[in-house]
Amino acid sequence: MLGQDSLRSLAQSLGIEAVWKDETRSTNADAIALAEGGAPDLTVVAAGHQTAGRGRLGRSWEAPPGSSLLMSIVLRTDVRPERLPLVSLLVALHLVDACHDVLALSAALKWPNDVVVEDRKLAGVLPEAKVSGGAVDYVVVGLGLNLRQGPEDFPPEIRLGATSAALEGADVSDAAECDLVTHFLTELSAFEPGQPGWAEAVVESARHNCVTLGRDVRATTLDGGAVEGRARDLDPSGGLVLDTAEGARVVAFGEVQHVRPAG
Ligand code: BT5
Repeated sequence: MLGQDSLRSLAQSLGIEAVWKDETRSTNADAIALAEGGAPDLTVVAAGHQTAGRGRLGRSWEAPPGSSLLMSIVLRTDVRPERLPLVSLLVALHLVDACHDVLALSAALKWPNDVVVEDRKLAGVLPEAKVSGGAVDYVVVGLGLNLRQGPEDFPPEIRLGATSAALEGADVSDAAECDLVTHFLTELSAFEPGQPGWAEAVVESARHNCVTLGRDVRATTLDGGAVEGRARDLDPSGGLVLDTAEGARVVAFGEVQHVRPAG
């Protein structure tokens, strides 16, 4: 498991600030509090256990103590508010890369924010941003990555749809976890939204790594509506383009169920 000492030396080598907590309610809540207090870009909070880990839309993130990478990062970026979904995609893609390159997992992106291995959820990303006066003040991105769980460590209602790196046969030693975090944060630290073409590059990378494309899906939108269709593409804002019986529809934010395999 990551810990106080390994996180500190990792942060020193990357030149960033980091806080370790053996136990906390939510690393996202901690990172938001740090951001409100002026914490710099790339400040990291990681924990061994969360007692109130959160998912999107009021849902919870469940992980037994010591089982998972539970980490939140403060991003101070001058990205435009309408491009925040792309930042979330970018973070999920860096996590896919780290799982692939360091843990040798065939990880992929399930739109918009899940990392899956063969349709089972390995990790989730939770972005929470503060926008004031039409500009992004900060973004906190939290990630929960299942590392050491066995099947019985998942609550029954998510067991079938969840997996861990250990269950997929990966090396989940402390050293591998440190390498994964270093890989992920190094990629993330290169993020420069001032660079022309970054948004197009994120969408292009998502197209290559997104297992949702080509699938028949049922998308639930934020207003509770449902749209069914075949996921054809991602639009320039990272929205999912669906071919439906009524024509093309873009789901800008929401979530999807894959209703049947590709092909
Ligand atoms: C997410 O939400 O997938 C984002 C999860 C982010 C968690 C991290 S942990 C560090 C940081 N601090 C926090 O407080 N949160 C972040 P969502 O798409 O809403 O998915 C949540 C749903 O995934 C739940 O309702 C369950 O169905 C399922 N789930 C919960 N725990 C899981 C787990 N360990 N593995 C797989 N699925 C899980």
